[in-house]
Parts: sequence; C-alpha cells; structure tokens
Amino acid sequence: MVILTQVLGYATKLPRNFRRRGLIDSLRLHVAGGAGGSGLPRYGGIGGAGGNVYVISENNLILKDVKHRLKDVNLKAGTGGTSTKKGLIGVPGTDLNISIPNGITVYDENRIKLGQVNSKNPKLMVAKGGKGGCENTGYCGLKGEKRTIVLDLQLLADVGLIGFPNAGKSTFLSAISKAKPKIADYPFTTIRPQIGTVTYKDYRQISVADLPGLIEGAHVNKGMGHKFLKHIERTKLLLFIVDIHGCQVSFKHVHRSCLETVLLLNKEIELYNPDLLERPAMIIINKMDMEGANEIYDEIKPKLNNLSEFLSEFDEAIQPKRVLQFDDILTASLKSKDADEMLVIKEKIRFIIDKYEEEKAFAEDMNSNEDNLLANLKRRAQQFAPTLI
Ligand SMILES: Nc1nc2c(ncn2[C@@H]2O[C@H](COP(=O)(O)OP(=O)(O)O)[C@@H](O)[C@H]2O)c(=O)[nH]1
Ligand SMILES: [Mg+2]
Repeated sequence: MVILTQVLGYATKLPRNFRRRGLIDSLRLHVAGGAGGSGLPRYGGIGGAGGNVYVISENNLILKDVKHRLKDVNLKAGTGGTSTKKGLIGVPGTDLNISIPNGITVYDENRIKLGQVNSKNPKLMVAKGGKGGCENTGYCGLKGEKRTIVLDLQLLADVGLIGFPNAGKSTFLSAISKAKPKIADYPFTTIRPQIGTVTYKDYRQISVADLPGLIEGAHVNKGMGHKFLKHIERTKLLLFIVDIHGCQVSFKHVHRSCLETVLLLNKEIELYNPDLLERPAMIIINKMDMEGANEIYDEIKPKLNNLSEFLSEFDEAIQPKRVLQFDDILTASLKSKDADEMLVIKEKIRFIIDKYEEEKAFAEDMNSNEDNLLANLKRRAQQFAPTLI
C-alpha cells in the first residue's frame, strides 16, 4: 500500500502541461550484443559469434514511434550457437536492428558521439556481439558489448516559423536576427530554411528557422509539402505568423480569412503528423498597420483564444480534428521593426522555450525517479516477499 501511494504520489506531481507535450527529442536505450556460443574443445569446434546491435535510419519515423515500437529499453541481440559434433562451426546469433529516424545522432552514456544515421550512412553498429568460443578463449563464448546509448534528434532550430506565403515570416526573421532572407510580395520567396540567431542581452541565443512556404495540401506533398513539414519536426517551438487579412496563395485558391488560415495551418500539420500539435505554439497576427486590422482583430480575438468552441462556424473541409492551443497570442506590424514590439516577442519566445526545457528536465527527473522506484520495489520484494518453494 505504501508503495502504491508512493507511485501515485509521483503521478500526481506531473504538471498538466507536461502531459500535453508530445515531443521527444532524446531517447535512452540499453543495448547489448549477444554472447558468443561455446566451442567444442574435443574437435576444435568454434562457437557462433553473438549478434550485433545496429541502429538503422528509417524515413518518416519520429522518436516517439521508436519508443512505442520497442516497448522495452533493454535490448539484446541473439546469442551465438554452440558448436556441436554435427555442426562444428556454431551458427552466428541474430543481429538486432533498431529503426530510428533519419538524422539522429547517437551518443554513449558519456556523451561521446558514436555516429549519426542519415540517408548516406543508414546503419551504425552500437554494440558488438561476443566472440564465439575457440582455442584462444578456452572454448567459452565471450559476452557481447553492453552500453547505454542516447538517441538525439538534431534540432534544426529552436523556433520554426509557420505560415502561408506572404504572411511576413522572412520580415520577422530579418527584424529579430541578423539573417537576411529575401522579402517580396509574391509567394515562395523562401526556398531553403534560413536560420537566424536571436541574441539576448545576457548573451543567451535562440535560433529561428524561416521555413519554405506552406500551402494548402502540403500534407499530400503539394508545393514544398513534406520537405517543409519535415523541418517543423526538428524545432521546439512552433511560431505561427498569419496576416490579419488572411491569405490567398494563388488565383487558383480561394481567399481565406485570418481565422480560416489558422485552421488550415492547423489542419495541414495535423494531417501530416498530429503529434506536432502538442508542441509549444505561439502565434503572431501580422500586418496590424493595415486598414481595418484592429476591427478584425477585436472580432477574432475571443475565437483565437478558444478555437474548438467556434470550430462549427467554419467550412467542414477546413476543420481540424484537434485544435492548436497557443501558449501565447500576439499582434504586430513586423514590417515596421518596432524595437519595443520586437522586444516583447523576443521575451515571450524565451519564456516559452525555457518553460518547455524545464518541463523536459522535470520529466527526465521523474523517469530516473521511476527507475529508482522500480529498483527499490525489486529489492524490497526480494527482502520481504515470501519465498515460493
Ligand atoms: N503592411 C504590412 N506589410 C507587411 C508586414 N510584414 C510584412 N509585410 C509585407 O508582406 C510581404 C511578404 O513578406 P515576407 O516576409 O516575404 O513573407 P513570407 O512569405 O511569409 O516570408 C512583403 O511585401 C512585406 O513587406 C506588416 O507588418 N505590414
Ligand atoms: Mg519568406
């Protein structure tokens, strides 16, 4: 009972916000190569080598999937076969292949880099199997290598700018950092992600990526589609930038109001990967200097704060299943590069990122507490539980 309340005690301490966050950017696994099989001294038979553990890159995979697929963090490759009279050379143990997302860097427990998997180098050995038993080993199979590995997602930037073309993303990046992205009043001026660094008075730095323009249908790979959405996965904070007057991507597309644009962005991301909606998110409603902007904003403000309640007012085709919850909603005239306005935005970004890091650290703490708790439970069970005979 005491133990149960201990466990429940930990669970209640989890902050609500943390449970909302789906981003996993690091995963720790304990891997072991298989042991080598025994040799056969009488006939000089050699045992099979233990299997190796590999990580293999797979497209369109996220760390969260890896965690779900594996179920256990302790992973071991197959043991090598024993040498027998009929088969003097033992069968090698089966290798263990762990699929991980493209672009993951693998470290050992001492933060020493073991390597990175990507499309050029899709396979990396992380634990070698033990040698099969032979004369040199006294015909005993050797144990496999054992280590803890940390899979780290290489972030593209801390903040990812999300918005349809012409919303003012490049303008924002050039106002907040020294980056010089192309700015124009026609769509698709941004082809590759441009990264800018925001520096604070205390020299803290936060990177911001201006991503290639998202358009309707990106989830089915229209426009820069998947390329764009892939970049979002590698950022911590989603910063939406939306024109107060909404958008019209091209003559073929209908004009979308500001709120419709927000819902469309929401839906595109949801259709690609709903987990992304759980990331910290912030929105800037831009071009507030334009005529009628304040009136429109007064009308949409209550709805922006509570999108799910007003969802039924919109065309079903643009309704997402799950709506974004913004950590902050701001308005701006980014073009004016007003120093005070930029300062407020900078501070808000920093606040949300810090909160996220804190939650992450807290969650890691909880995990290690959980490990300790399990170890304690096992020890106590051994000490006090009745022995079954
Ligand atoms: N009136 C007004 N125009 C803006 C503002 N911010 C950006 N723009 C204009 O909107 C157009 C698109 O901006 P850009 O930053 O290239 O958009 P992006 O496609 O999202 O990167 C440019 O002509 C900008 O000058 C603003 O606050 N007010
Ligand atoms: Mg741009």
